[in-house]
Amino acid sequence: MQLFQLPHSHYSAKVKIALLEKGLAYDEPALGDDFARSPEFLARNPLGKVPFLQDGAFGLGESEVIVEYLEERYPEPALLPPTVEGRARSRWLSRFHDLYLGPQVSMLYFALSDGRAGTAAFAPEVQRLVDLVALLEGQIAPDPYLLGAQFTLADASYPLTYHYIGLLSGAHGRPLTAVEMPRLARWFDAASRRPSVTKVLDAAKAALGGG
Ligand SMILES: N[C@@H](CCC(=O)N[C@@H](CS)C(=O)NCC(=O)O)C(=O)O
Repeated sequence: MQLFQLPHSHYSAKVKIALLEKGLAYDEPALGDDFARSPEFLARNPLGKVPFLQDGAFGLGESEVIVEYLEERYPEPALLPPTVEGRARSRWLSRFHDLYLGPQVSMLYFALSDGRAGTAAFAPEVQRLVDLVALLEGQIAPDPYLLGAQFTLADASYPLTYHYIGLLSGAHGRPLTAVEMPRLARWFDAASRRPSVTKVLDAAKAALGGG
């Protein structure tokens, strides 16, 4: 299998964690800086985004669709709960990540280099991150993972995003720490002990310059 990815991409991190948890071997083809406009990559993935998985002749984009594909194609070990309600809950948490928290984190990341950071007009965007984190805190009760003893696709979604929440909230002058997100912090403490998560976080930190 080939995974087109970027080490600092939180959506790519989710897929890598799922691949590692399932013990699936994969390569990470090198991507140029301009990959999103490269005709070769666009021919593979017209959206021009990573992650993109190539499994034999089958290619697939969108992190959540990829991990759901992996779960069906390679069911062991299971990364979705055994009950209908548990699977729905895992998907809700993954969807919350992909549609709300993840994009807000991306926006704050890019704002650090495009001149928006620190402006009064941008302050509501920083507050929006704080609000989304508070909302998530109210939705989880880690024990030790987001859905209990089983590490699920929901858990795969958040490790690098959690790292970014600490990093970016501080860089934007509104540091979020374990005091304001105790449940997430407790979850991260357990999740980050898994070799899959450690490996992906280490690669991301190296790409970010040791952060
Ligand atoms: N919803 C997509 C988001 C993917 C995404 O935004 N990827 C970013 C990197 S984190 C990307 O490829 N950006 C390149 C670009 O848009 O030019 C997913 O879950 O896979």
